[in-house]
Amino acid sequence: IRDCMRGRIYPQQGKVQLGGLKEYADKLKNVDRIIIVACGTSWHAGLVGEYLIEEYARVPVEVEYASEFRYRNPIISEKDVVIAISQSGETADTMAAIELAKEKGATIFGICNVVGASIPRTTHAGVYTHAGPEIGVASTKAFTAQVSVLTLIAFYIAQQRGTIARNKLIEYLTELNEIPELVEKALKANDHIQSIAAKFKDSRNCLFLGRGSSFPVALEGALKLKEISYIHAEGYPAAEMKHGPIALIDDEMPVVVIATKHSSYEKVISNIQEVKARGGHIIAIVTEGDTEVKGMADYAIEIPQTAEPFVPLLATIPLQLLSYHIAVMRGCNVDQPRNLAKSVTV
Ligand code: F1P
Repeated sequence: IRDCMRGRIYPQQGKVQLGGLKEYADKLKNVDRIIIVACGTSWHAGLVGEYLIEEYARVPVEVEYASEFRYRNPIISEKDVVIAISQSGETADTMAAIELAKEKGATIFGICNVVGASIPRTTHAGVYTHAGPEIGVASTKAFTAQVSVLTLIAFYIAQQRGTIARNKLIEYLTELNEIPELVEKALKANDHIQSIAAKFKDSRNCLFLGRGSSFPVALEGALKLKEISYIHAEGYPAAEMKHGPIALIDDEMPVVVIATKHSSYEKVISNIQEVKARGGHIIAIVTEGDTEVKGMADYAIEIPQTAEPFVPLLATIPLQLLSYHIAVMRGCNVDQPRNLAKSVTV
């Protein structure tokens, strides 16, 4: 995250600078629609990007699975900006989605980790995440790095379009600058998370809930658990629970809820009560110092207080650690999960 932000944010000046997109500043200022294409974890990062870009830059965003987009007949024109996200920069579905959008005249940006990979060589412009090599197959630091870049892009476009006041931008960038230290603090919950993992290592299913930009974080938490521990897990928007998944809740169902003290806090509390009333076990991700959710949850994991746009960067950390410890306790190979490839090039 620190490497993502270095040289790109100037908190005192209230300025985001993205060299890779500089030539396209006018295009972004006037863009009518952004389409994000990606697969797997990168797609979840794209969903976080949708919340941030729509909220702060006020540009409509669509997020598409590249694996689906490439095979349908999507409506794209030269007015569109397409952002392709890929850790490896080699994912065949994402490459094919780019080719399709390019044929239709769209401007393509890439968010990639591997410098000089096929995707960044195909796009018109882009931003590297600079997360360093991912050793394991499942994306972890690449996700937080992608979310960091998308956060910067949201504020960069907001700055071009004037949809955010300068003093607000200064305030946000000052907080963003502190995120690397807050992530280090969040990592200190590791031993506590390990002890929670021991309670749930034999679960057969797990539900992850979140609202707003914490919803894609819930999706990513579920994907990590599936990928590395082979436990069936689903992520849902917390408000969607009553439309189906609530039927699954019983005393064998752990439910991980992102319940930080932000705009949807009260609503998440009522979702927790619905789960508790049906015997489900709550593992809550809470803001440091919270007592209300802590009093209701079976287990709580604290993350440092931060401004709402940066919650995904912090809330992801305990979910990744939880999956990691559960997988290790189940004897799974966390670096090379069965059936998964680092880059899916076919
Ligand atoms: C996409 C992805 C990863 C996942 C796995 C398979 O890769 O779905 O998110 O962890 O490795 O591929 P990429 O396009 O981000 O490299």
